[in-house]
Amino acid sequence: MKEESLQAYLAREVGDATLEDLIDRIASACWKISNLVRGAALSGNLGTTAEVNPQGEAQKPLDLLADTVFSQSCRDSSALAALISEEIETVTWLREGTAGRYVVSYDPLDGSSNLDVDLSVGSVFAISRIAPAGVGTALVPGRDLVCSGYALYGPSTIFVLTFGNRVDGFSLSNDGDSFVLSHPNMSIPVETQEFAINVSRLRFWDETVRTYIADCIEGAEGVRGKPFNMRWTASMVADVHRILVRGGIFLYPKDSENAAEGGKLRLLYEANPMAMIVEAAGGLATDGQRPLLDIVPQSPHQRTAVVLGSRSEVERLAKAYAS
Ligand code: P6P
Repeated sequence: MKEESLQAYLAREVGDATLEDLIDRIASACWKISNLVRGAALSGNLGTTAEVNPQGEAQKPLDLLADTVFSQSCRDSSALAALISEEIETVTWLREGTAGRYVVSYDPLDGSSNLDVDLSVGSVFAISRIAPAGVGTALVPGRDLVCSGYALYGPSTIFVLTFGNRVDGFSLSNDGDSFVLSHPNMSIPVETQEFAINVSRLRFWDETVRTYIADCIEGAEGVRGKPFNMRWTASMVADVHRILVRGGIFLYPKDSENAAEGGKLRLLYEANPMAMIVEAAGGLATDGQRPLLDIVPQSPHQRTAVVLGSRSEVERLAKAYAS
């Protein structure tokens, strides 16, 4: 059976031509970024620039190129009020009248430290809407998001999308000119035996995280009574996609080194879009204790702890914190 194109899916699912156009523009930006990623070595786009982003992180040439592609692809949408980018310090307001228009928060190239070693990277986005009364800000809790998604630039390029009640994945066709439905109705297994965390940070973790991970590592001989595997790709998009496909728990906790900043991962364009996707796929997403989607953002680059994935493991950690 001929699988459905992203355009046909949007026409059937969205029912709002301006939102459909905006998502299509985002998918087009991801398609262009996929080509830039695949050609980076030959176009001299590896290595690091002398610039740093608002987080103080060294910017890769493709971080900046991907941001330009993303913003240029989206900004001509008449439905767009503002852009919030990991690479730009402030909110970019595109037009005065904002009532009823959309805000796109995005990380144009997440995990870009993987580029030079040819490992997976991704783009992440979340779409929210300014209230029709024009009241409201670009900063809304994840619970109010209209749509979120990511593109994973791995062995294949996959575009994953949710409107909150299901998650569908689209693969870039071999001739590279369209995204085709390949992962309908993605669902996270409730149980898992696989965790994802940067274990080199063990010395910074609180006792709850340290005990949880130690119990997983003790495996069948320990309190968990079963073996656990570990994966850490240094690309949140790749780790979340693996969890969507086969389950798992991803942890980037607040720890003694990043506590002053509130954690490492950014709420608006990493944690929230992924939390919306994970919850829509039957998983849970917290800051260790409370749902990420309930956090009321105070600033565009606000950071948070992130624990997400298979429901039973995320609940187990939250209970450990509560006790
Ligand atoms: P670490 C990439 O920089 C990122 O924001 C996420 O994609 C990833 O999960 C995390 O940071 C990796 O952090 O400490 O392992 O480099």
